[in-house]
Amino acid sequence: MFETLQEKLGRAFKLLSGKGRISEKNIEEAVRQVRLSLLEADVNYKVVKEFTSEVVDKALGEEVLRSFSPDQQFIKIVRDELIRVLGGKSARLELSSSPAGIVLVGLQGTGKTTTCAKLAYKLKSQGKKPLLVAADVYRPAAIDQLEQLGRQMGIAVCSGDRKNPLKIVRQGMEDASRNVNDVIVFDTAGRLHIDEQMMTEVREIVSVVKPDEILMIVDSMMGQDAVNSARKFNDALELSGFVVTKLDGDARGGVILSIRHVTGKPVKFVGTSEKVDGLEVFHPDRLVGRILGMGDVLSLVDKLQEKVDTDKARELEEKFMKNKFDLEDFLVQLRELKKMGSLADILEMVPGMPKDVDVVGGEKNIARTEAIINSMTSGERKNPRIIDYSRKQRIARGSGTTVVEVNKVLKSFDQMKGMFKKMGKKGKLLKGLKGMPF
Ligand SMILES: Nc1nc2c(ncn2[C@@H]2O[C@H](COP(=O)(O)OP(=O)(O)O)[C@@H](O)[C@H]2O)c(=O)[nH]1
Ligand SMILES: [Mg+2]
Repeated sequence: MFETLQEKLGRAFKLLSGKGRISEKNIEEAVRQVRLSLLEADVNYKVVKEFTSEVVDKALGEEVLRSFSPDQQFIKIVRDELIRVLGGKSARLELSSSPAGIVLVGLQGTGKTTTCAKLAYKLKSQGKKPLLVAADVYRPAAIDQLEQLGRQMGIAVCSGDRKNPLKIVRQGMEDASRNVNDVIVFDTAGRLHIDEQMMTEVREIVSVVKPDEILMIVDSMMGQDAVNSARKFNDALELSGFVVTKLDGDARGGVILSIRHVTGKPVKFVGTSEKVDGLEVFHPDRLVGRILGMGDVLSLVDKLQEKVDTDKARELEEKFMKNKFDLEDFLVQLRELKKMGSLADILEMVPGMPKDVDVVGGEKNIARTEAIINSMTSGERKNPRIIDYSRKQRIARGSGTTVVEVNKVLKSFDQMKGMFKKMGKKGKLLKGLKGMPF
């Protein structure tokens, strides 16, 4: 469903890889790509505008660790911002009355009746005793449809006099108290377009039921229209949330991003098939992970951000800049790397990392390198050039290694120095480190 969005965003991120730092100039094109990809995915243009300006602000601000590469920083910002637009955490049903009432509203054909059945089915599987109330008397066979679904699932359906919606609703409430149902799901009528008569009827139902939840069913295939009707329904009824249906089809999915932003109300569930079990609790973070299709990179960024000591990294960056980096600092860097936990775990998450990298050997090497540097005098660490053959022999003995291994460490150190000198810019410390042949 989000394939195009995913592909486009991927391209936007690539624009930044290899760039030294995020700057106003170099994120311009990436942001433009993000904007286009969201618009193409059917996200409302106002939402897109606010979204991208927020991303620019954050990208140019100092909120993200400078030790990440610009594309990593940018991906993280876009990810966090997407999750924020989608409402952060997943929102649950809040059912406190007994029996609790859930009224489903929305335009015709969006999936109200189907979602009533799905919700009742879900509640039943959670140990509740739901009652379905069929209050759509206009659509031919709407009541039959719900009765049939109810029979399939072994859930009672109240259809009252099959004529008067308010009477059916009251009947439903009586039935529920007699049968000790703990939750009632009300199906209501929709029209092809929003009209006063429909709104009045729904409002009346709401005032009788005093529901815990008023959920609007939104068809993801409706694109921008869905946003407008969501806004109108929310103004008229004070919705508690949305269910976005037909996400299993080829809808571009942008609706889901727009409605929360436009109404401030959460998407609580998404419909993913025609069947009664095709209803999922909506998890913003998982959706975003899927949209970006780079869950691995993101968890890597999270992991690094958690473990790296920012101040130390900055201090080192400064040393690099002034070319004062010595073996003492090299040792600090090694310890920093070790602190990140299993190097194997981290390297596995790096896309494109060859699988034959001897990661475990890498970790052992860190310990050995540490031992070698520990065996040096402080003068040697500050100025490795004084380390001649006899010093190397002494260091090898002291660290239980060989001269060959001491040479390797010195070579790694030289390479690292050279690499950072070449990069000449701040902000790529960790990236550089990961390329080291430890
Ligand atoms: N593929 C798919 N079809 C759905 C979904 N939800 C509803 N439908 C279909 O959409 C059509 C209209 O659904 P219905 O519940 O009758 O809509 P209502 O008029 O709002 O009550 C039916 O053919 C449903 O099977 C969904 O999440 N995925
Ligand atoms: Mg219906």
